[in-house]
Amino acid sequence: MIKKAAVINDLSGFGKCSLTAAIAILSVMGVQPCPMPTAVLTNQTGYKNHYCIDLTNELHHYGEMWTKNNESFDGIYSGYVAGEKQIDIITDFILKFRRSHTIVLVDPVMADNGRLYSAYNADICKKMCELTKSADIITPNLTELCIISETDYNELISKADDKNYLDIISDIAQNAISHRDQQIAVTGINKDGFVYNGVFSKDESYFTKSKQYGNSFSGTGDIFSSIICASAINGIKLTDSVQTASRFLETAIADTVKEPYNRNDGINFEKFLYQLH
Ligand code: PXL
Repeated sequence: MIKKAAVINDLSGFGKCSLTAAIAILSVMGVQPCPMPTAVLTNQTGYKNHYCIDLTNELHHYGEMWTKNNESFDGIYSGYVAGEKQIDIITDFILKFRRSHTIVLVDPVMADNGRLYSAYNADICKKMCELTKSADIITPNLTELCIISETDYNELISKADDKNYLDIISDIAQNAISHRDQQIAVTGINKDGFVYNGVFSKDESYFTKSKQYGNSFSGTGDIFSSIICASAINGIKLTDSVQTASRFLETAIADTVKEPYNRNDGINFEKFLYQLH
């Protein structure tokens, strides 16, 4: 039987993020994505203009119908939310559908480069931080790790040249682990012209190192989390899947920057998907 994951995220017409990334990546990695769209957007919110169809009032139907139809999931994977109330619905969904083998991955999408996404506010972030506590794996970027751990982002990145910068981040991440079996994969740690991704569990810290091209691209966090999600469902350990995700992003970003690009448009990942098969 094919493994299945409920994927709770938005559908954006441009930006190669959220469900656009998750559906492609889970599929090529042999996991059936079952989309539960939190919102439908003309494009992700980093562009100058966007229009968002907020599905908060529809979201509960998914849990209700999927219960009636006796559906079950090997993974539950959440990302971008269109409001605070959606986080209650996701919490409820996890309670209903989690079984002993289910991998719950929460990508606490809130912010990047020290700034909240335009549709987010402090109340949504507070709830999102609560939601991370129920996850087996969380995949914050460095800004989101700071929000979860109540660390000042600007103060932290001002230490990027310190030789113990990665140790400082390890300590922050280790302290943010909310229960014994939780693992954290942190994306987008910039230092000395490289991008590091970190994996943290109660007794392990591990970093991957990739070349840094440009600053940040739309959707890279979603591609990263989707690879981690499919890999975890396929029984692959997090240190290995973070390595795979780092190499995949490095390849796709190197290809993207060969020509003029707009960071909002995301990266050329489609032509490398076969490498994840
Ligand atoms: O990739 C994060 C993300 C997901 N979904 C939407 C976004 C963003 C980041 O800006 O706007 C709609």
